[in-house]
Amino acid sequence: MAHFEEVSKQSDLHPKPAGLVLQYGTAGFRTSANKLDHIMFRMGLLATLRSKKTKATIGVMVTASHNPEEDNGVKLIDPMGEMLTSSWEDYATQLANTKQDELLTTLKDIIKKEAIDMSREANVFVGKDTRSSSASLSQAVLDGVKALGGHNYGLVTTPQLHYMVCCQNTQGKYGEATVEGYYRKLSQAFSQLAKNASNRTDDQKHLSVDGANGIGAIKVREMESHLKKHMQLSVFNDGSRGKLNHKCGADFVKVQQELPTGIKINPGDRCCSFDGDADRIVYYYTDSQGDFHLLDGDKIATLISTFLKELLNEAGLDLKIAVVQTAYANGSSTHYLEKTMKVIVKCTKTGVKHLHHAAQEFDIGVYFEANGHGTVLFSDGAEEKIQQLANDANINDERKKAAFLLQNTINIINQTVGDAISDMLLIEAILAIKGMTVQQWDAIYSDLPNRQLKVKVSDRRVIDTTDAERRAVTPAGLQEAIDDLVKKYQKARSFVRPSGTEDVVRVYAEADTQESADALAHEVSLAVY
Ligand code: NG1
Ligand code: ZN
Repeated sequence: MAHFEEVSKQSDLHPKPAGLVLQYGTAGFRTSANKLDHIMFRMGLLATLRSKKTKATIGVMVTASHNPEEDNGVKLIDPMGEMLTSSWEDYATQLANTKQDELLTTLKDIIKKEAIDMSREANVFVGKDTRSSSASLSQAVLDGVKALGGHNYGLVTTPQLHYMVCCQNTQGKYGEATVEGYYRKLSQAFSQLAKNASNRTDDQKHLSVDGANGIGAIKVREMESHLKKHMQLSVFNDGSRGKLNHKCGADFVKVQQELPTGIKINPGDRCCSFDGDADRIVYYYTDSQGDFHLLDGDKIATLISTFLKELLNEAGLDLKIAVVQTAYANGSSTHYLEKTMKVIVKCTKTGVKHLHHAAQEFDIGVYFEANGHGTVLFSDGAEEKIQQLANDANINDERKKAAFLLQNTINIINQTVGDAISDMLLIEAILAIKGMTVQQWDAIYSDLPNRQLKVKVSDRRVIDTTDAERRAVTPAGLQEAIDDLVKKYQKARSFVRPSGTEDVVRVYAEADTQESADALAHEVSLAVY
């Protein structure tokens, strides 16, 4: 990159269409794949700068997650496997929007502002999902990092790339920075946990996975041989026939509240769906009447936090555990967690980075978006205490067992980011250890019926929100109108917010019956126009 002439030459091969303005949002850059070539090249450049600045490996993931196959996107991953720090999101936006002939000036500005030593080495890990556009777009990223230590991982899930960036920068302390190393670490922890389950039949070990016709299907198949003894997988929507995220995948199942197409199951079978880059997961089953039952991120957070709280009690460890949710969390889940489980619940703005940061404030922070993106964070102090207890020869068997389970729970979790495969293994292990069926898990609390709608408006940015997006401040009168509508229904709640990833306003409503939730969502969407 010291060779700015080379950057200039390469940049001419990745020209920016005039007039196109994009913003680095909660999902990085995301839009139609045909608008993204210059963005990818420029993010390759930015990742290189970020690597020189942090003296660490940086990740670049090419994916548009649950969006349609025609879209694509890109996100940068910081040294510990976390999302790009917010001050650099601004650089990303600047670099993306700068005119073709001003690219070098913008680049030099960033180098100066951040006092980057350009003689330093750079190392960038690049990963991509299975979209048809991902091959050429990830090549554009590599053109940006050219000759500066770029490593192409090819097809990986988003969380696998986060994991490998973290492993690389912690000198292997978190694990080995390879996909194989990821499978080994997670499957070993899974086997250790599964040993503590009483004997299970093959049926009980069976799980149907909807891979959304994406990367998750490929990766879970790769992992299958490591899991053989303890798990029986049937993978549907593996990309051999259907289109990515089309009528399948976690987002479809969560929003439509119905089975994905392409899955063949019997009543009572335990099933889950990944999204297109395998960082989200939801579970579900159908009952003997054929009714569909969804176990979303809120139910997952409840299962995991209950399990952890019980283990902490058994281990005699005094660690503060909290659950972090967003406004989309079902009211019943919040009520159950606070009133019955008596855990701290925090609500943050939508977007994983907000939840992740909030979860870092506790000894153990369980965070999940209702859509199924989430993980668990253990503070260094909490990990140390668990480790010490596990090594303590003077404790009774019950405490020893709890410490051992906590240790392996830490190892099975991908703490860098929400991870469908890691979450799936943890959930399967918990159900096995507790001897719990999916129906029993579902019965922990009953969801309030709810509805999510999208509304197209001329400018979604006129809506400004407060109180973790639960109340609209502008336009004037909107919140009052929502309040009046909510009063008409029992156990009702509703809010609106501009989407960060699509040009729409999202409307959410819940109430005591599905009819009321539907009616309220409809009436609120009319108030948004
Ligand atoms: P937006 O489009 O801002 O609602 C969606 C999800 C987020 C998050 C991002 C990033 C909902 C309601 N929103 O954001 O939770 O996952 O995409 O992928 O599910
Ligand atoms: Zn995703």
